Amino acid sequence: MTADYKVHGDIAVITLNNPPVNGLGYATRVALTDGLSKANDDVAVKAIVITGAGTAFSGGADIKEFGSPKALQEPNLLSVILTIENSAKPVIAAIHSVCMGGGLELSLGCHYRIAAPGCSVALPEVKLGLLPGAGGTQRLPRALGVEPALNMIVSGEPVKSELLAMLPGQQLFNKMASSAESLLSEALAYASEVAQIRPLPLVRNLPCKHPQGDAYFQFARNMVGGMSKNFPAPLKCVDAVEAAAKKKFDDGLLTERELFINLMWTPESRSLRHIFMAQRAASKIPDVPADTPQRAINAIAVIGAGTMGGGISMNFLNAGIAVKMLEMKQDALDRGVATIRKNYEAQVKKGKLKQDKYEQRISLLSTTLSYDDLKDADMVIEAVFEEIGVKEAVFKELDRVMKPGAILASNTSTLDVNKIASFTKRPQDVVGMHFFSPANVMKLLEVIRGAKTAKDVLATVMALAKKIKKTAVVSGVCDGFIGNRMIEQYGRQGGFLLDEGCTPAQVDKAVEKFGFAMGPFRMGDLAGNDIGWAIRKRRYLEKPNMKYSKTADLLCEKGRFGQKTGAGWYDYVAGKRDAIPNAEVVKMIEDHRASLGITPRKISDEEIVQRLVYSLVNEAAHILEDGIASKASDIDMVYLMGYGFPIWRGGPMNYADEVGLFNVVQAMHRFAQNPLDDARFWQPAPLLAKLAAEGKTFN
Ligand code: T1G
Repeated sequence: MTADYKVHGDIAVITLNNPPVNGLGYATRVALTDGLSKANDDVAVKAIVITGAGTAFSGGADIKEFGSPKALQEPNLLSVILTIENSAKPVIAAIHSVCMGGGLELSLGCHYRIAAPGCSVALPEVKLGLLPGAGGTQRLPRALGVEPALNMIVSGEPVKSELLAMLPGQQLFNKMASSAESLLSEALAYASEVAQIRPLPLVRNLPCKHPQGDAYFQFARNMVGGMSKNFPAPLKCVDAVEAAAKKKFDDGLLTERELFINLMWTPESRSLRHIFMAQRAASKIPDVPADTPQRAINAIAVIGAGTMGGGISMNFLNAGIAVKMLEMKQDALDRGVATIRKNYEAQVKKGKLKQDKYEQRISLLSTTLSYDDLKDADMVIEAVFEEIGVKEAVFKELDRVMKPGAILASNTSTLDVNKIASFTKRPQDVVGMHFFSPANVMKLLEVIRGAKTAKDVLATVMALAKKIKKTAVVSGVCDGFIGNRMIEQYGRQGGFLLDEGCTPAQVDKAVEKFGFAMGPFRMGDLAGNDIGWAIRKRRYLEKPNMKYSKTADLLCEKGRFGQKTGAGWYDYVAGKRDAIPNAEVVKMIEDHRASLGITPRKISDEEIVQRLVYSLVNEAAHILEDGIASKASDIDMVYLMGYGFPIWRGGPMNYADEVGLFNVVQAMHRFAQNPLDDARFWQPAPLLAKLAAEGKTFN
């Protein structure tokens, strides 16, 4: 189904019907055009109403069509809108719920617009690295005024229909319906009202001027340019709207078209569109049907009131879910609750949280020292010390007290979830939920699927993740799951680079120029170098022949754990985060290098970035081969949401696709020649080698 046609009296109603959000795909555009000509040919029809079935008027162009010839196939959106404007009979858009992108542009081509209150109206193309490409940058300024229109186009953020209707002088909505339920009947009545009015009003004929013209657009450029340095689209939005204010309509439309097509082919837009689809694909688990029944989760228990336990609890309190926090000692509980209160109070002080909301959330928090109080919880998440013996004791207790059907989740970041499940008599109810610190801030949640984890447990946890606004990615069980398994290789390369001639600052600056939020050494100082130290001790006992640089161990032996000890790879001044290079550390690295008989060499930023990023890509290819991750785009989401990979590069796998897998493999062959590196690691993973040989991509 793409669009339904029905005549009510003497009004034709065309209903867009392309679930889930009436994306204006090719078939929908054809059906809409057919409906318009049918209505114009029918002498009994006096006016035409366009509306949307289901929960949207229209979410815009069909993003799933992007990059395919269908997206621009005639009748493309511009032609459909022109057909509407040239209709001999008035066309009225009846808008509700969601009216975005091409959907809003379609309505702007109509002669009249009636909107239900509560409708989210947006031109979000900029979030896809684009700009409205079907007249939105030319018509919205005419309907709303230059400044409100430019704000909407540059931000891409939705605005409620009733707020737009209140803008002085706006001509976006000719009429507001009293509700979404009465929208159609009110639209039919309105259509009868305007059926005979001529000439038919066209948004394109409205004036579009800005009193301060050049000065305003210069100001807009300065503002927008400052916040969008890695994204070309926002500044192009300013160019397009300036064209609306300075050129004739059709010339402005040509400018918009040229800007749109150019943006469509930028790597940044490809990355942002990839992320849009990857984010939604992550919630789909290949062998767990979308309609898998979920377990009801109304009350959650959290074991451990430390940094992680407190942060985890806040996620659920924020979503209105009751949390009972358990600790072994009252003072630990009191500290945990105090920290949560402090976090909320800081948000209230900054005006980010209303006092009544804070009180409502904190009222959902209760505490206990006894496991027996957890028996009614629907789910429990343990965030206790990362040691398998402690986990065993906790899960044995949980197995004893939790009601049948309760989900038992572990926040472990490296331990074996299958082993943890084996401590209980209900391994099917055990799952890993790896939050990233700070747990109430970081968007990423790795959901660790044990060998016996039940499908409805996974479906329940994925739905819950969406409710607490996390991007959940399913990982199988292996050392480090997805993100930490990859970062091990990234960290090894960082160490080799120091041994071969780099300073920590040089490596960090190179990857931060590439776009990472933080280089590996600043990140180590933030997370705590002792964490990596403990993992290396355990890991390299299991893999004695794994080659790695000893510099990080030497640093930890000096107690330089990072910001928490005021010194790590860098020095820190109390209360500040600036990383100050330390001559002693550089000397320690040089001495260590000399002890290995290594003559330092100058290493380019390009080699630094390639070795760090391609080490992620190669390990990720193994992760895909091992079935730990089900799709490359999931790995992109892990690195974008949890490890500060630059958004405009779309994630390590998307970036490797952009570079070309053949080129990635060529570089890896070069790295394998370096005797100080790990030639074995640089053998391309078979999947990567295969895709490269076949000229294919990960995504
Ligand atoms: N095209 C195709 N599918 C879309 C879509 C779209 N525009 N928008 C959403 N979907 C799918 C999405 O993939 C998911 O699919 C399902 O709908 C629910 O989405 C020329 C070129 C509309 C506010 O950028 O902001 O018009 O996973 O989980 O939270 O100028 O989706 O179920 O298979 O997000 O209720 C501009 C993007 C396009 C709007 C609904 N439009 N979408 O949010 O559900 S470019 C957008 C959204 C354009 C013209 C240009 C949101 C939503 P699945 P969801 P939601």
